[in-house]
Amino acid sequence: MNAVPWSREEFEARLRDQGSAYHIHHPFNVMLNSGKASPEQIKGWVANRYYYQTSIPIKDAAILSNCPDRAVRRQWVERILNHDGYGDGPGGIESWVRLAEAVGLTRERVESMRDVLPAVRFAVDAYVNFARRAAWQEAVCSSLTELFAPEIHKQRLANWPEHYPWIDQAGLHYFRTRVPLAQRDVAQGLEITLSYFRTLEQQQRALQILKFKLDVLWAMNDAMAQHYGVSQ
Ligand code: AHQ
Repeated sequence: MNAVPWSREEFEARLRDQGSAYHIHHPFNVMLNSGKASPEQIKGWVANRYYYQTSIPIKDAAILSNCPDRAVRRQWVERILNHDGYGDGPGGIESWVRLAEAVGLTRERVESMRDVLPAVRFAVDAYVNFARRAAWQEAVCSSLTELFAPEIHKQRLANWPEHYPWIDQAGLHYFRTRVPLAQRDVAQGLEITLSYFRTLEQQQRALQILKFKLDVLWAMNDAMAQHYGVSQ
């Protein structure tokens, strides 16, 4: 007997249920957003996350290169422009360098990538390499950790100014820009995912893909926690 697939609503609910494994709940992130991080831990997080940020447009270009659907590509390409910038717009990666300068790193230091921990690099590279070889719809599905991203950006915007008055608030610009962009990204990614993964087996595969990406983010935090410590 063929197993009955979940309805779209049930499928979406199961994707969203995986938010309990999102890195907003990782002790290192809880420390960051509850004001317990030292300047060294914050600098370490910003320097390591820079490798993730610069890898996102590479990942998105890999998806584009695998995607024959022009209507999807013309929307997906905006993600690359959002990070790399276009025209006079600095873009997200440049905004991240400004965050780095606001927390006391230099542009040279963060762009040198010399603070990037091996396990952070391996986790990020696993994500990019997955996007290169997976079906483009599967790579789209893996971006759906952003279902949970608006909350984590809002938490930083709400808490960092109070907890870390030494950080120039202009440096938080990146988090402000990401809230609407994450919501736009998720609208597109969720529609593709809910439409492409049809059978129960495919839907369960989608949950596995999302869990893989949640593990990428979690493993990055594990590496930073191990190296920089987690202050209570
Ligand atoms: O700044 C982030 C970003 O641009 C993206 C793109 C998206 C993807 O394609 O996988 N995921 C993502 C995320 C960003 N910021 C992370 C954070 O905690 O600041 C969250 C991360 C995500 O939820 O996947």
